[in-house]
Amino acid sequence: MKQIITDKSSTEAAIEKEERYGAHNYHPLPVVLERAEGVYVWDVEGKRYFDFLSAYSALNQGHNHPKIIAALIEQASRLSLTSRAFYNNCLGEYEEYITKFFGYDKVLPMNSGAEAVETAMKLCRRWSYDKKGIADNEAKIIVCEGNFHGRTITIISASTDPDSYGRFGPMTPGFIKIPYNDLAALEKALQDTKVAGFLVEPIQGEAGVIIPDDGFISAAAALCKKHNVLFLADEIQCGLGRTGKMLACDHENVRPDILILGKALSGGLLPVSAVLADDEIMLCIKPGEHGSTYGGNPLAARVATVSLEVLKSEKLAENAEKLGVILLAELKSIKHEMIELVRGKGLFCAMVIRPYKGKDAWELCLALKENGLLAKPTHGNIIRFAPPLIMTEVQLKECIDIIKKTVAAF
Ligand code: IF1
Repeated sequence: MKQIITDKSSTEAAIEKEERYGAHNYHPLPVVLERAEGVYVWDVEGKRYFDFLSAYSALNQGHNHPKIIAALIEQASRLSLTSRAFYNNCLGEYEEYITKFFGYDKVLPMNSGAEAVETAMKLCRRWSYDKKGIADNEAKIIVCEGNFHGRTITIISASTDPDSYGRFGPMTPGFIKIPYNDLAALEKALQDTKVAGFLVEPIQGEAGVIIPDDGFISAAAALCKKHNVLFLADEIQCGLGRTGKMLACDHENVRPDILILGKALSGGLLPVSAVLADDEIMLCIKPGEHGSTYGGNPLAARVATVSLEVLKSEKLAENAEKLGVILLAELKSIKHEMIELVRGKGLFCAMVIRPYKGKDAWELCLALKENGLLAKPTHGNIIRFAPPLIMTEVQLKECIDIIKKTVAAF
């Protein structure tokens, strides 16, 4: 592969261009990436880094996974898009594969995570009108404080983060917001007979890798069952091996009524998301009532199939489990004023940073970058550590050394 070695000026030029021509809806770390392989990325100056974010868990299989790339290239040069006006020879194969993989009757394919969450909400509402007997337009969905489910107007209507919803109103009605990890609040909210579903991240990602108490997910699912309310799990970020099981819900042997997947479903190659449910729920939506131009396209179908195959054949959940224990223990062993708290499950960890000598999580991430490891702060004071799940123990040890050395220098 052609390697472009340039200097600081090309970093600055790329950043300036984005500033000048792109909307200002992000504040990236000042590093300009140019290529990647496995757990590594390189910037335009030729410097190599460990990717410790994995595009927010979209790259669980690592960058440029050869099997997924091969499927992409093969399918792209044969048939990429048909729209759902016609059948294609890849979608049915994928639908059979993913439904058997997760044990559901049916799948509804979409593209972005937000679209999958919207799809799940529509399915939930429709089911509640058709099967539960809630009066039309009256359904409510319970959501949790601190949630992150995407950026559409309806999804931000469920958000409790003013950065997400502020000054984008009017909001979509029909949500009940309760504290995360609070069974009593859930039980109380479930008294409302117009509740159709409970939408929850089994581990809250954007909130800073917030892990609920053991037993919360299974007890919440049981409460939903008792009240004839659907349990909707947003596994877009915490699913697909990240926490040491294929799904975060697997830690408590919970099978959501509606399972929402995205991100690593395509191994970082293109936006592919999916909603899984049984016929009783899925068949409530009829032809013409929902869909997407690119949803279920042959390219996505092939890439998603192989992305799931790789997770299974390379035992990536098992690796996340094994390396996660090491990462968490090592992070917890670091004693420094700056580190307020460390938490995690599998290779989904976070460090809560206390400002120190005027330096905060942003400065720590800049220093980690200088030392060859890329991570990004969230909420100003939390750093998420989520490397690709293909990482080896030797590589992880190297990363831990970088983190220790960087923290010690503060
Ligand atoms: C960005 C956050 C992470 C998600 C869960 C749905 C979606 C997401 C649990 C929507 C998306 C992404 C969006 C991405 C950054 C990232 C993120 F910081 F914004 F919150 F990972 F923590 N459910 N999360 O985490 O999926 O529509 O984006 O495909 O830049 O906004 P999407």
